[in-house]
Amino acid sequence: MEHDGAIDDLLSQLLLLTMKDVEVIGINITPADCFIEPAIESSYKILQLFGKENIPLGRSDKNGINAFPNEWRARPTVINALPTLINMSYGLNPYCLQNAVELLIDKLAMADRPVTILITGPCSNLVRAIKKEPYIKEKIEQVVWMGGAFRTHGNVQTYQHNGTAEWNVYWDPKSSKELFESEIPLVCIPLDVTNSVPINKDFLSRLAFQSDYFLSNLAGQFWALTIDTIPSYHYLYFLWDVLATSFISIPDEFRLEEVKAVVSDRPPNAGQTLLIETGHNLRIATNVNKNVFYEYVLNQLKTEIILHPIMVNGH
Ligand code: AGV
Ligand code: CA
Repeated sequence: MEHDGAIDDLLSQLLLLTMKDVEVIGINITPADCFIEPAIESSYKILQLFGKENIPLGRSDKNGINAFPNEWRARPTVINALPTLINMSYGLNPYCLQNAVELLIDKLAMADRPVTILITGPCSNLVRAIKKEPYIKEKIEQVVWMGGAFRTHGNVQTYQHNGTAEWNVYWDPKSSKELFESEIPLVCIPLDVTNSVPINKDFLSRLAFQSDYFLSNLAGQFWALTIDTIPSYHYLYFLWDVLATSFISIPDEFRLEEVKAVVSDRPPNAGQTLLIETGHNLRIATNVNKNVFYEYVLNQLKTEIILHPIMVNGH
């Protein structure tokens, strides 16, 4: 998994760890929609909750071409202050993690089966890894990327931009362009489909009714923090990454379309994903069975985990 530490990404990591038939072999964190140290802390604590701290975390120190707003990047810091996580013992030195590109190369080189790469942030590490060691491409079964806006508006609103791009593509448009050009088996879960799965009160309320389950309670706390998303007058936080993550487990609930597309890497539409005849082959999700998806997430969050007192008390 490649993520970028936003609340949504952390929930996606949590969801991925509940999937019984998925073996997670590594998690890379990129400081795109987060500051890296708090994101590493939350990621590691989530691994600990599942007793899976043996899964290696990789650290990226890349600066994207188009930085995320600092107000967004600071949000995940609140996660580590939640009563459930604040006292958990945490002995990991965030400066001693393996470099993300190296971890990706190592894990793919060692893999004895085809690997799926789930990306819920920018794709820079993957593109860098393939450039460095092109042979690892053969180890990749498919890449599932929360990214793009094909037949809908983007979500980037900033200077020098006309609003057509989605943020994960926009952060590093050059890598995004190269990912499309690589014609690696790629499925994009773009805004076209994530727009249909907002966080809403009904979903949060159903989650709260099952908060006797530890993970449901924790996830409810995470999502509550997205209610005043910034700018709050714009309020709408979506299950962007969570939807892409669920694709790993319930792909048949999605409608996919084969398309040809390119990525623009210059203003005023840097990061725009454009459908054109002369573009590169990839698949995009255009629809999802919403009810099944929400049910699926609620159900996975009933997964029981074994809590060791030492973790929660921090002694
Ligand atoms: O563009 C969606 C991506 C997803 O990977 N991120 C959030 C998800 O993790 C960027 C983003 C768009 N709008 C945001 C975002 C917002 N209001 N707050 C934080 N991040
Ligand atoms: Ca993300």
